[in-house]
Amino acid sequence: MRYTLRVFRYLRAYRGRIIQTMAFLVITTLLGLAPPRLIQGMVDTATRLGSRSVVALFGIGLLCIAIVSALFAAAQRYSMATIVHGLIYDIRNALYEQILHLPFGFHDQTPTGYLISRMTSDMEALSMFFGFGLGNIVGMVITFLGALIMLVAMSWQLALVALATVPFLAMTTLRSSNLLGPQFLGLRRQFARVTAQLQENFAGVRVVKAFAREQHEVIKFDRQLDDFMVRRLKLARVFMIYMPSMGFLTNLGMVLMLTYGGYAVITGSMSLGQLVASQGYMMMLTGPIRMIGWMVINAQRAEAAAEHLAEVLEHERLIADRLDAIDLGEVRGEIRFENVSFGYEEGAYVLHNCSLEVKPNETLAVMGATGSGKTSVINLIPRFYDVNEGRVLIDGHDVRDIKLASLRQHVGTIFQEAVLFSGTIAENIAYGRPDATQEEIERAAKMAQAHEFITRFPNGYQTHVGERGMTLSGGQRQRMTIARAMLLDPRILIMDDSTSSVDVETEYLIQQAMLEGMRGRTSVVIAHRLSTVKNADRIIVLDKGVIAEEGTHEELLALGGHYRQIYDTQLADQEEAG
Ligand code: DUT
Ligand code: MG
Repeated sequence: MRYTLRVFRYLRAYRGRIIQTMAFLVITTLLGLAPPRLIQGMVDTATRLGSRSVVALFGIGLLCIAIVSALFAAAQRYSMATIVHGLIYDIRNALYEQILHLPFGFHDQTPTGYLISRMTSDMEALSMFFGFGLGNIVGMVITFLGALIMLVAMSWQLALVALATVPFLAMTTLRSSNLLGPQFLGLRRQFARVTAQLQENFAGVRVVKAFAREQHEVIKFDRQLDDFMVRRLKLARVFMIYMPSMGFLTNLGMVLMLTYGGYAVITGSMSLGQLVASQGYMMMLTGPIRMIGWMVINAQRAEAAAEHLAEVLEHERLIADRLDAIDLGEVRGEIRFENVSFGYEEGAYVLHNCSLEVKPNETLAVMGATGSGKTSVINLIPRFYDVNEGRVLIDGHDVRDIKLASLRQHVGTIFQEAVLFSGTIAENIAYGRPDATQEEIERAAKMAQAHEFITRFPNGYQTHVGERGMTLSGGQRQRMTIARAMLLDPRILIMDDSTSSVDVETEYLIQQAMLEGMRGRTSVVIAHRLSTVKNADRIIVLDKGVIAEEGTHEELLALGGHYRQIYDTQLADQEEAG
């Protein structure tokens, strides 16, 4: 229960409520012990005294208890629900916050489906455990002990007979929970796999359709689902044996006790009322025992869920503010790499000993073959990843000494892949500055050459774009992301220009948008377009993670190395076109 115990710290906030709930629970449970005793009195009065008024009194007593205990039970339930839902609410929030704060590196390696499972089914398991299991334990212990005391008080021999089947019952329930527990876990894991596959396929549904792989995916899914079903049925078989055995043992115990009690009544050592009452207590005795198995399974599920949660919640936020991190304030916009080496994985560097300097308002173009480390270089500037060796400095400050929020406010990023959220166009552009006015949004859109196409939509800036902006074209989406960065008006702009081919006019518009965007700020641009490259003050060419060449367009052309080759093969055609 190591991990589940850690969840208890979230319960601290509910101390008062818990005490209240427990009080209600104890009262309800104790009240539940009274009725058999009253029924006993009623039966004995009826059979021995024959007094109608006393029987009626007992009836009224029973009714009062029923009413009061119903009220307390209702209060207890509601009170319990507020704790459990509050607890789950708190954990879910903490989890979400943590997930969003975890660094790029974590998200690179964690499938989305996994995180969704953490947010949903693990929460469900915890809610079950804390909602039913934990509260019930207290009630069950009280009920069991109370019923036992009542039985012993009536007749210890009778209590012994009543207890005769309890060990077998306990054994059966524990045994079945040992069998069921792992099966439940397997079932949940399989369900997580099913969810993960769904998530991946829905996200990639366009690829599935484009390659006509629907049937293949259906079969793949069917296999997973089939596995799920097989596990389900296996569980059902265990239940098939286990539930009736429990029922049988319970009934057996009852028969033994009633038979013994029947004889006792005949010999006069016990009253009829006592026999009736003992039957009531007997049921209270077996109820909790039968629940143990279920509780164990619940606890196992909760433990597995809590372990998963701990994996995420206790994952170190490797990239986080230092205690003495600074706010940047006014930024000149100077970037320096000092002997930077970096790798995504331990011991496998993708950048080797890179040094470079970009002066305020300069534009640096980054070039190089695919996989040469271009994206990696620019990812280090807003500290999406930390360097392994060397330093990245902005205005002379190591980026690790700057508050992340401040850093990312001054470094605008345009990603290789244009990601939009479901919402309006205006909301998407204003993503980094939700307080922006319509005018500011439009100004940013104009800079990004997006204003025109946006106003051509019937709803203009209020046009809804679907999840990931699927209702826009690639070129439109790209200009949206440029507008988003423009609105931030960052001192430093980093841009991972995608190679996605667009028509000549859009191409021209994007070029304009980029040139516009780079004006008056420090820019580092991964360039594929001749216009961007020529416009840059300086160009670096990466080769397998090493800065192989550095200089202006003319200088590098004259050098006749990597750049010359890229120019000849990719850029020269654009001379006439562009
Ligand atoms: N790499 C990883 N993990 C990642 C991203 C990249 O190991 O999360 C590796 C792949 C590659 C190297 O780092 O060998 C450099 O990748 P980068 O994305 O920096 O290359 P690029 O120059 O931006 O390539 P492209 O032009 O295809 O975008
Ligand atoms: Mg890249």
